[in-house]
Amino acid sequence: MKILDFIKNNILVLDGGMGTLLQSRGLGAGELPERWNITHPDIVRSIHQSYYDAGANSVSTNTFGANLLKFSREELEEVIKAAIENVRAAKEASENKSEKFIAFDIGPLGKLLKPYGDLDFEDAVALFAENVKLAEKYGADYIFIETMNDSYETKAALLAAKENSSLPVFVSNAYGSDGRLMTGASPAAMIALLEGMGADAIGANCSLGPDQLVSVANELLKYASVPVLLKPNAGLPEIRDGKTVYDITPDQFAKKVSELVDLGIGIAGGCCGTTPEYIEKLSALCCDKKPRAIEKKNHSLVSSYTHAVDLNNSPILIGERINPTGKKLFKQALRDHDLDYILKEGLDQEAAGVHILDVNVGLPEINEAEMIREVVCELQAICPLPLQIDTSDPEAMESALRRYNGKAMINSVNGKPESMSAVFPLVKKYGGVVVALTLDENGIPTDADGRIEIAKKILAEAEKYGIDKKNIIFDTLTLTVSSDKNSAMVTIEALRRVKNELGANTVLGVSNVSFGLPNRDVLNGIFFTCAMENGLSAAIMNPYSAEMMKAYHCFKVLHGLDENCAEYIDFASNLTNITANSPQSAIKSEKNDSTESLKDAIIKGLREKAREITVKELESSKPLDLVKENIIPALDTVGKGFETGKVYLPGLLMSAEAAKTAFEPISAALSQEKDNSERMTIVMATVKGDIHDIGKNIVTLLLENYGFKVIDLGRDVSPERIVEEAIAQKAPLVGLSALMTTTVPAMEETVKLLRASLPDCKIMVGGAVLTEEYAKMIGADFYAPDAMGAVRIAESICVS
Ligand code: B1M
Repeated sequence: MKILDFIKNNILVLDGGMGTLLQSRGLGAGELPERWNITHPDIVRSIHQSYYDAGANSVSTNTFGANLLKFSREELEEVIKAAIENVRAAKEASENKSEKFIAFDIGPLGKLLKPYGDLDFEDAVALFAENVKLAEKYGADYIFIETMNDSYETKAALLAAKENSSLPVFVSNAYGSDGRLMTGASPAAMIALLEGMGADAIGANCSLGPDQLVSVANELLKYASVPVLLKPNAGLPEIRDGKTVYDITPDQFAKKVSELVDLGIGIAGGCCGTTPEYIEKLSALCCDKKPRAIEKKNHSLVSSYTHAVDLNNSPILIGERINPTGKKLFKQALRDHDLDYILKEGLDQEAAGVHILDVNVGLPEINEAEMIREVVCELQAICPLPLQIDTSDPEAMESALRRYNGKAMINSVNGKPESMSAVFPLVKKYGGVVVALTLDENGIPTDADGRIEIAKKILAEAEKYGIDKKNIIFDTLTLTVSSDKNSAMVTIEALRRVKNELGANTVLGVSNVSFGLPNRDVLNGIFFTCAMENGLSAAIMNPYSAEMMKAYHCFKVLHGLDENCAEYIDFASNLTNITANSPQSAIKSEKNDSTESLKDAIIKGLREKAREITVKELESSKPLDLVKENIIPALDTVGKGFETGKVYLPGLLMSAEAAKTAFEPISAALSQEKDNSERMTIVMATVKGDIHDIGKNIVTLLLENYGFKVIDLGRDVSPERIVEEAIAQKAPLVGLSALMTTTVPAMEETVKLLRASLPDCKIMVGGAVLTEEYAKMIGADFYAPDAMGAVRIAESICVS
């Protein structure tokens, strides 16, 4: 039986943990577990068989970390071939009579993708592709992508699976206790992305126990139209007698997971800490249950790397400003490749309250496919809003969709056969909600009937590609009312009928209605209200227009879509200038200044802008004042946002990058002032396990500026390496930095080792988590609260 047929009528019981079982059978620290497929096949097979014997219907190959970053091409093939053979042998040897499948396991590559890390998206796709091809070649039943904690890497893996094999693909992510992936995605965002790209089952594994995964499971079930899988840990980890153990028993585990099966989970197993005993209990409770019929959910989701936007709820605002049409400065920015100009336009619209950003960068004299890909990559690195890929060129559309970290809105397709045959395959492959213009080879019908007919034709054609109605949003086309007095009402009638008769969503670019008329915003605002009253799902609009925003917020309040009128109150109380002559300026003027300070540029992660402002500021400010007054407060703000769950890791990384670019001209300015009389050698390092080095670099720079020779060992440096260098340099002073509570023990360890090896060497410590008291407690000689404090300490040692 094929696995996809099996899961229609049966609960699929998966296996449990592998790593700890291998360790208990002798796998040493630092050994690659995947190599055991070749070196210890009997042990690997016996573990697999114990899971089949316990009642698992599916066992995963021991290939979690097998990839070309760790193995040569030849070795990889050997490992994968052996891994699949090991599961097959276990399957044949098991006397359990239930249906059995072989899952080919794919785990994360262990590297962050650009721009947060150094691995290119296409390189990640190529790495995963290698595994997928071998999985199919050696006979796995399906691909199981698991424990992914980054949406972009998950997309790379799924794309590789889809492009390189015909096997079914299940995808499972590791959610944290905040219910999100490490890089920020919510379960709804992952459903949007993965279902859009055709994953056959979607779920969660690892990181938490079944109790903590209940809300993730519920959210997955709420949005998914494919089977949902769950593979929790055996509860939460605890350290007992120096060993990691998990806090729930096999019975408790099985009971909880089987309750979740009753709620709709169709595929269940265990992850870290679970053993064949857990799976046996789980199988006993679940194997006779029948899965719930998969209900097709009607959520029209678009998503970014953090969240999903549902077009079925209240009206959605799509910012129209990233578009060169009629904008001289924007066109020039495109010709000059001035990406910061475009990014700022995105961030300003986000601040103005839009939910989605339209991205149109088409100019005849530029390479649109390259430019749109670049803009999409840069925008998604700093802005969490979903994007609408707006281009009529299918090559540009694909180039943007491929790199987009989420499920995009796609603008647009129309009723012409050549448009549908070019765009629908892209929607099917990459996922997306596509804007469908109700026009075709005969032009735009002048009446609503004609537009409805085209809409029906588009729906019928989309169905042939397997594209659901929920992933089509109809634009019934706003024409200029001053050139045809009936046009606005035809558009509205068509819109109402699309909504009511076809049950599909609708979108309009509202501003067209007022071309050629004075005070266009007034008319646009009323037209927008009229459209919303008739079922408009989303508007492509100018968020700096007070009239449009007034219409939107009033509509929401009056329709009971604004809980406690909170959004309205926030909007209206800030709109001090509603009656001024230029309503647009009331909103826009506030936003214009928003990235003019270095602090803001760093908070927003604008790297080039940060450098540019720094260079300018250095003409009138002291380098260290810029650090104190801008860089540190900016990083503090982002750090607080991160702590409170408002900023995710990518945002933190982009701000750190912006701080680094700001630091380059500061560093150059400081070295010009440098006092070259070298006074003393200091060995400096961020301690083991800690990769924060911005603060340490500032301290180093200032010490050098004051004439000290600093040997900077970098970050994540082991105690042994620090001691080795301190001995080699006969250093009278060692400086240690640590930014996390979890790395203070490494600092203490380093202090102890230094004391033992170099009793005369003084030790200075610093970093945000430390205090004077802490420094004493761990045995350091000095605590420096900041860079200047470090200089004073170094000077005091120099003198003595
Ligand atoms: Co992370 N990070 N981070 N981070 N990060 C913090 C430290 C955190 C407080 C944020 C938060 O949650 N609020 C938190 C630690 C929580 C805790 O333990 N209490 C945290 C976390 C949790 C993490 C990760 C675990 C996140 C994750 O992956 N889930 C991860 C850790 C990875 C690891 O280290 N193993 C992580 C990663 C990162 C980035 C890579 C994204 C980036 C670092 C980039 C880099 O350094 N190259 C980053 C950043 C930027 C921060 C914040 C926002 C800013 C740190 C900073 O550079 N501050 C930070 C929040 C915060 O501190 N507000 C945060 C500016 C810098 C100039 O100040 O380093 O304090 P500081 O240095 C000062 C003084 O302390 C002193 O002088 C400097 C200048 O005045 N000083 C010394 C420092 N060292 C000294 C040594 C001396 C003397 C003085 O003598 C030797």
